[in-house]
Amino acid sequence: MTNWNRDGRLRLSFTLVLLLMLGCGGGGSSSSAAGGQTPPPAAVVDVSAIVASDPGSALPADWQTGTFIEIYVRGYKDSDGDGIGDLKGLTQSLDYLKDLGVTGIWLMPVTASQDHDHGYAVSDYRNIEAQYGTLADFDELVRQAHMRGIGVIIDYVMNHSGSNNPLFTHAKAAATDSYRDWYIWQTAKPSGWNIYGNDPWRRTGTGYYFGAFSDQMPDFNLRNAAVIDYHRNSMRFWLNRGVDGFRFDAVGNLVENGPGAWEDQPENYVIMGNVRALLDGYAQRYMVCEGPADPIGFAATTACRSAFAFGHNNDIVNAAKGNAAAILAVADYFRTAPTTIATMVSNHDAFAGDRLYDQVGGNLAQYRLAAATYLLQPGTPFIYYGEEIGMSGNAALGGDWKLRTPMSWSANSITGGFTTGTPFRALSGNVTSNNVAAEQRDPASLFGFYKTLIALRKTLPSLASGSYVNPSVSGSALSFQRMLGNERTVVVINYGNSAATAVVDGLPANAVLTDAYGAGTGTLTASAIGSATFTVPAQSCVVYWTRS
Ligand SMILES: [Ca+2]
Ligand SMILES: [Ca+2]
Repeated sequence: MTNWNRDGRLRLSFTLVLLLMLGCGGGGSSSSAAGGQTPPPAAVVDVSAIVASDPGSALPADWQTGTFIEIYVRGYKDSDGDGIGDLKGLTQSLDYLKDLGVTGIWLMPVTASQDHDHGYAVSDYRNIEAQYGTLADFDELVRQAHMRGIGVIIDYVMNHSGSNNPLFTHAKAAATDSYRDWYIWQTAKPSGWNIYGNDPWRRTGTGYYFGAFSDQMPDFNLRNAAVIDYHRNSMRFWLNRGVDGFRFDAVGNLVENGPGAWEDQPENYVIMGNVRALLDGYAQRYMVCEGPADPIGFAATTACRSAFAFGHNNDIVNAAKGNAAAILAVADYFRTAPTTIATMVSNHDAFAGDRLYDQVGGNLAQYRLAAATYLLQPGTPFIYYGEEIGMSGNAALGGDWKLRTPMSWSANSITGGFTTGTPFRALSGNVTSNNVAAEQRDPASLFGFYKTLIALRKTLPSLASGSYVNPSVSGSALSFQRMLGNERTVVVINYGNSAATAVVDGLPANAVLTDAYGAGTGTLTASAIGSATFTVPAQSCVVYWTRS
């Protein structure tokens, strides 16, 4: 009921905006028609202002230091047999996610989109993709997630819209359109531009527009205050519904200053810092940014505060394979990176690598080492859906699609338990061996391993949000400590093919350390000078804790 009222109010606001446009700002439309140009399409554009109204947060204060899972709704669970994952299917899967132990879900875009796939070509920033359900379905998902102590953050794309977004179809219609300056236009094609191997200037009948990623994704003009306001109002639209925050797409690409200055421009950090301040006006909201060329810069407190640790993911996987230089790099990463950074070993984009199963060629010992590394090091870990059961990609699919296969719920080689109909895309290559039904009840499974380490982060708060102390590498063994309050955790990971010993220094004198995970020995006492020796079997890890 509440939702119906909210929608009704927004619809009224939109009507007012249209009337204002027709009465005042609509002169551009009339004059352009009179000038012989095509009049703008009469498409619906809701650009109304939205005032902050925080419903509060039902989540525990530390929910955002817990483990997140990235979910591709289209590929997660289909509730109605049309072969396409949807919000109701995800809501039905929340007990599984609670069992896994995650405290946050990142949803790839659920806003209406023209691509009918990944969702990053947004056609309506204030509505749900029809194939996924309705706003009411979304509200129910958030409500049910909160009941289970799980926060929901959604993807938000500020850099570009879909090319069929009414904002852009207006802007494209005429050089005099009132939305023209919401995008980036030139009458003559600029030269010298190359972004990720492509010329970003795209031709239309009314001029050239800038689209860094695709002709289907025109870049917004984020120097235009009205565009910034529109996005901030759209963020409030979701925050007012109880969304727990956002994952921001492509923050390195927001503002361009020329063909040699189009990435990570100073304006981007200011824009995101202001967004962070907007979220700080609400209770317990979290945001994480995608800025692959400068993760630590975007994780600054003056910008996003959290950003994905691109680069670190490759070192983690190579360390798991026993690469000595990578083990050193993993040890050093948090000497400079803040503990608020977001870690992962793969995601929905091919540039971040294959699914972990494929990166390690199905070697489950290496798989567990990679997982243990990022679940025990600082940072907020982001599991990619299906990673916890060792889902592979599908080698028959190309590009990003092989990473975005339907979730493997069962060993059914036709449906994977994902749908009662025909899946929208081929299943993962290892669905018959690696699936939820086979693993969920088995403590020795990969699922059991993830569940144990995720739970360990809750049992030992120093693992979830503690500082990073005394990283040290000896041969193939990495050791480090995590400290929070009076709690200290010692982690030793042995990436080698034979047992290793690691001498850990800097412990409290005569501290008694208690075994929390791995082939430990019950308790272990540090020497009078705060030193202790840990023996770790091949390709495994141990975790000990002490409280003073
Ligand atoms: Ca469906
Ligand atoms: Ca841009």
